[in-house]
Amino acid sequence: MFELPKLNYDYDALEPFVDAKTMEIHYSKHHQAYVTNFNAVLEKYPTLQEMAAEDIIKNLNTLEVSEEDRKKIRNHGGGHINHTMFWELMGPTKKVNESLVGEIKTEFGSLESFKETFGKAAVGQFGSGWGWLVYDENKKLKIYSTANQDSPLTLGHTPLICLDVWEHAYYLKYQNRRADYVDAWWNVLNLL
Ligand code: MN3
Repeated sequence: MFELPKLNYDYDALEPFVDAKTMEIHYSKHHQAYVTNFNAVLEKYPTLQEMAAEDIIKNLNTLEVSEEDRKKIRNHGGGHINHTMFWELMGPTKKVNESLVGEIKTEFGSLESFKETFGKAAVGQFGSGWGWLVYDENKKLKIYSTANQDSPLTLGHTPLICLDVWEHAYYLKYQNRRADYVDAWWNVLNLL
């Protein structure tokens, strides 16, 4: 059984950039629902229950499951691992990853130009999804967005930074202003 991971900060710790009510609902309702539904679909697959959630999503396309269940695993398993990573990347205090910052500057010219490109990908994702910084299969840094709960792991990529741009992540505070949420979010990303 997968469980909701512990949140290492209080719901109001990311104020005013991410509001406490959004954090509470996002973590305790949305993420919990992904966990509950992921466990439900795995009930008939005991071997998958023994695997790490990340490995299940990495191997999504070759799992021996029905196509209907593959879709549920993609959505709910993806939802679980994506949110688990998202909570860990945020926090009230910076824990800057200097080596990643260095790689980003080398690849994108500056942190500002990285943020601009990443922000465009995240804001430009049509409908629900995520913005990503990943290592691709050649360990090259790449920025893109995915729809719904699709994970870069399924593409053989290694996610480094993720940003949830589903409306549930920002609507209470920012309504339709996704770009304002993305701009504010850099303040609570602890890696950069
Ligand atoms: Mn979400």
